[in-house]
Formats: sequence, C-alpha cells, structure tokens
Amino acid sequence: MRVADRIDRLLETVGLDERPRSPVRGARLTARVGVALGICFGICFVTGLLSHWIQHPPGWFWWPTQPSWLYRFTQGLHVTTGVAAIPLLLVKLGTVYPKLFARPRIGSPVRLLERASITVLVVAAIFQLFTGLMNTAQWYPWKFFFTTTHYATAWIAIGAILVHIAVKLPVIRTALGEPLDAPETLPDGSSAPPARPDHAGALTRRTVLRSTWAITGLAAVAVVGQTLPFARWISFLAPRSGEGPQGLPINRTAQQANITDGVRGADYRLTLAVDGRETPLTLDDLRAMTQTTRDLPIACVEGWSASATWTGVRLRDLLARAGHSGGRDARMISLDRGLYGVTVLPANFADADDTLIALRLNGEELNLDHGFPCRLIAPNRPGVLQTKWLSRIEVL
Ligand SMILES: Nc1nc2c(c(=O)[nH]1)N[C@H]1C(S)=C(S)[C@@H](COP(=O)(O)O)O[C@H]1N2
Ligand SMILES: [Mo]
Repeated sequence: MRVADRIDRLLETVGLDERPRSPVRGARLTARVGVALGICFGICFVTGLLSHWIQHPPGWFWWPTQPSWLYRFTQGLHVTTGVAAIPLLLVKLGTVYPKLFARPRIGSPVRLLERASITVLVVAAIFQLFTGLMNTAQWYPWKFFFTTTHYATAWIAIGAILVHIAVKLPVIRTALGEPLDAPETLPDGSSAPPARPDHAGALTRRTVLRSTWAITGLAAVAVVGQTLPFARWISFLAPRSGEGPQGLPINRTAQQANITDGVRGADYRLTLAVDGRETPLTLDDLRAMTQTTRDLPIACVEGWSASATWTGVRLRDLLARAGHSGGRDARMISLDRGLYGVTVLPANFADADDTLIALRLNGEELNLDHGFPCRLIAPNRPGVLQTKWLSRIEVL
C-alpha cells in the first residue's frame, strides 16, 4: 500500500478524515466565528501595541496623563479579548480541521504556500493566547522572556491573519451572505440535501454558534471581574481579585524583592539628583512637605486593576525643591535590584498635577509590600512602572 493511502486509512480510523458534509462544518459557521475572532484579535493587537509602546516608548510615541483610567481600560480590553479569543479559536479550528487532511496532501506550489501560511497562523495564534493566559496567572513555564517574545509573535500572528483574510475574502463574503442552516449550494448550482435531514435532534450550526457565543461570553466575564470592582465576585479566572494589605493586591512582595524592615531605620534617604546636585531627604522631610491626596488605579499589565486613595508629595513640588523647573524626564530608582527596580517617567508625567511620591495608602502609612517608605503613583500608567521602595530620583 502506498504511504499516502496508509495515512488516509489511519486518519479515517481515528475520525480525522475529510468529512465536509458534517452539519457543524462548512464556511457559514466558520466565517461567523471567524469574524468574532478577527475582531478580538484586532482589539487585542492594538491594545497590546499600546501597552508595549508605553513601556518601551519609541521616539515619536506620546501618551497622555489623562484620563487616569485609560490604561486600565485598554489593558483590561487586551486581556479580556485575548481570553475571549480562546474558545473562538478552538471552535474555529474544530469547524475546519478536516481541511488539514484534504487531498491532495501537497498539491500545487500555491496550495503549499496557503497551507504553510495557515500553519504559521495557527501556531502563532495558539502561542499568543497560551502565553498571554499564563502571564495573567503569573505562571512562566518557559525559558524565554515573556514580553519580547509575546510582542514579536504578535506581529507574525497579525500578518498571517491579514494574509488569511485576504485569501479567504470571496469565501467569507459568500458564506456571510447565506443563512446559517439552509442547504448548501453545490458547484453545479443545485441545492445539496440538508445535512442529516431526518436525524431528529441533530446538531445544527445555529446551536453550535449559540453555544460558542455563550462560552465566549462566560470566558470574558470570568476575567473582566479583575478590572471591574462590582464584577469581582464572578471573576473566577482572576488570580488577584482585590485581596492584599490595605485592600490592594501585590505582585511582588517586599520579601521577594529583598527589601527588609531595615528601610524603617533612621538612615533611610530619598536622594534627588538634578544636574549633578544631590538632595538627600529623610522620611520626616517628605512628611513635612505639602501633602496631596488622589484616587488613582494600579493597573497591572497582567489584567487586574484596583483603585486606591494615595497621599504624598507631588513629584513636581519635590523636584522643584531640588532646583528643577520641569520639562524633563525623570528616572525612578528603587532599593529593589530586580527587573522593575528602575523606570523612566516621561516629562509630561513628571510635571503632572496627579503624579505623587506616595507615603500613605487608603488612609494608612504605606505597607512595606506596597513600597514603604515611598513609591511612585502616576495617573494612566501600567502598574509595572509604578515603582515601589524608591531610593533615588534623577532628572534626565
Ligand atoms: N520596585 C518595584 N516596584 C514595582 C514592582 C517591582 O517588582 N519592583 N512591581 C510593579 C508591578 S508589576 C505592579 S502591578 C505594581 C503593584 O503595586 P502594589 O503591589 O502596590 O499593588 O507595583 C509595581 N512596582
Ligand atoms: Mo504588574
């Protein structure tokens, strides 16, 4: 027996042969699920790009300080559309997988190219959704650095999606124009008999589509609760749902960052560095300055977010005390020597009314895990850039 025939036999045995007439398959179902999937991927890509640019700003990039909830919103959308895309992708793959085994297996160069592009698309999409989901759970069972890989693969995925849409556009248009469960039109123009017409209770495409919307909605609701306080109770997928000292979750504790209670000692200083001049301030110096109170969210890149009331010294006032008059970026340096111990605050954020070096959280002195003695809290910023345990601020 030829190898190709053997493969066909094998696939038939395990039920993976080409069965285009199965009621839950066909372009009409695939196209409808595909549109929803395309919208999710599109929103996820744009919001992901934004998040990446805010954290690694190219020269031309500018991000506003207001409204303070904007990043919370865009990143919530990123994680929610990403999670919603998981069931959509599974259903879509389920409706088309027999085509992977369609004959001829290799065929013309164009067909080969089309199959190669589909393979890239499927692999990149699964990779993005899987690594993104793992990141929301802070579970990194891999060796590569998450953010750069997730970002690079996003371009591959979106490129492959655009090629796929362009190639399939005629099929998509026809399929969307036809009613979901009506008989299919055969190549000769006649109507095919409906799939399993006499099978009472047979699975219809409409049933599959409705179930798909329901499961997708459920997945979205499960994750959106970590961003919307009133929806927190339904958020069973949200790993950090508002617990933590002073009513706020924590990503990295003081202990994990090697910050000991020693920072409570009398020798703690926050040093301001402006044009080669150093101004060391004690915690009492900071407490003696004019205090400002603001309600601002921590919006973690991983999707959870929570609002809190912060009190502290305006960064602008603090730097003015060291002789700085605004208009320049500032580098935040932490006692934490980890990955997020140094961040750069663009000039418009350094000068903003709402940007604080916080000493208090929700009416109490800042908990050690929240960044005691003091931390940065600025409006409309990813949580990862809200540097805790500050020891030094340099005007650039
Ligand atoms: N020095 C330092 N600051 C940090 C971090 C860190 O690892 N080190 N983590 C950041 C991240 S990822 C988030 S989401 C917020 C969380 O702040 P919270 O622990 O006060 O809720 O702190 C940010 N500030
Ligand atoms: Mo974060």
